[in-house]
Amino acid sequence: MLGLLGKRYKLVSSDKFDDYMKGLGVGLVIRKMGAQVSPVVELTKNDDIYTLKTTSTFKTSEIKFKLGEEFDEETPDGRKVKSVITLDGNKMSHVQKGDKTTSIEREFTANEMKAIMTVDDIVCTRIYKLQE
Ligand code: DKA
Repeated sequence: MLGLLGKRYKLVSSDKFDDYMKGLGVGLVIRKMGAQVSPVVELTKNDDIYTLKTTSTFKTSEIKFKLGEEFDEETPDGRKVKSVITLDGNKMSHVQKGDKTTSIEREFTANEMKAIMTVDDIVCTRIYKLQE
């Protein structure tokens, strides 16, 4: 993971994201905005605290966490959830518990970051390309 910290990945493709947002109960207006933006994701680490920053023209969010320790998170669409993030090699598992439970599996590689987001039986895949 170390070599990939501080890299920026920008969304290039997105499958079933609208269904995923619907599954989470996100309303039409925010879904439209969510569909339009191509966020840039950056993971950094300071001592044992990780920061995951997601930047877009709709909203910029930043979460800080220690691996395996539950923390309070407010999602870009305003859900308040309890989150736990763990790391296995270059794969980061993020579980958010709220009215709905959802998981976001992010795999970081030298060229891209792939996120698989699941809620109920809906699986959304988003691919982000490394920014030069
Ligand atoms: C991303 O990291 C999107 C994260 C998913 C947030 C759920 C709903 C957001 C609605 C705008 O690319």
